[in-house]
Amino acid sequence: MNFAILDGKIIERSEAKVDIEDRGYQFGDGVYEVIRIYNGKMFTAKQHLDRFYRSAESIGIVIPYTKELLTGMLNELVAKNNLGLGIIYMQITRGAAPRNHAFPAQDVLPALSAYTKEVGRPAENLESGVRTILTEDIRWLRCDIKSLNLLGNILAKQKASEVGCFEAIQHRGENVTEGSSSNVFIAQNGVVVTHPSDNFILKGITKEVILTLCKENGIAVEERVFTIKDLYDADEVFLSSTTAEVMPIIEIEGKAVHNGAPGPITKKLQELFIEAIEKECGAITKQTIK
Ligand code: DCS
Repeated sequence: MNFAILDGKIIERSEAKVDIEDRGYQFGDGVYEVIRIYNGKMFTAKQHLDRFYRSAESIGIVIPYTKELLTGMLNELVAKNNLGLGIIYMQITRGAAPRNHAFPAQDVLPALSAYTKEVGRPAENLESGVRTILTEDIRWLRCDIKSLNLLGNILAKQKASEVGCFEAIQHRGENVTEGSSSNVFIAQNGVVVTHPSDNFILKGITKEVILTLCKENGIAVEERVFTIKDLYDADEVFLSSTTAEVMPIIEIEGKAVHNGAPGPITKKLQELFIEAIEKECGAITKQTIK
């Protein structure tokens, strides 16, 4: 049997249904999180929960559960679903109310839902690297909020997908922002560079782990805006996300990066990232899925 969380209760997944006037369904009026599960344990749970509450607060949604209670529910869900390696998807919307752009009355309860999914580690791509395209960033100016409104991201990813690429690297004019569902890093002359966590990008949890790992291990790192030219001139390029981890980029718009193979800084960060996972969630074996 598979379970989901709906409005504070763990119920059978097939019973988890929402109203057609839910504001998430009609307006994308809500926020979400994706949390990685390794060995049945949430990785960087606190950071994801903190971001979830921050995103909700920034659009005026008050999550009607404490972080402690919600964390407990998520752990229970993972255990009940017997999930070893995968993800939790969780979202909250402003709730169901007669359709009207303005917020509904205070007594409308925000709708929280969560479910789990088995997702393996992208072992082959992590080893060989992935191909990408470039696309203009057409999204709104609050990309720091993990909003359910993902049209810009979806259209970018679709473009990549149609040409057999893993990710679309977005740029505003000359400046590279982030991937459609990932943060982007370059390494040039031994220095790792990534876009600052402002309103133009999502402050990735994986990005933050990587920044810490760089600082702890003497790898020079800078958060600053870089250009398309910097991207093409870079020694190495990689992306990061909850599901993709530290993913080498070996091609951009058909042009090879680092001769089409993952570079040494990227590989070092992959190793350090695995150590960070193992510290929190235990040894990663042959990606056994319970
Ligand atoms: N930027 C965007 C636009 C994202 O959607 C994501 C993750 C990231 C950066 C990386 O953030 P994390 O390191 O915190 O994952 N997107 C999630 C998603 O929609 N699916 O998987 C991860």
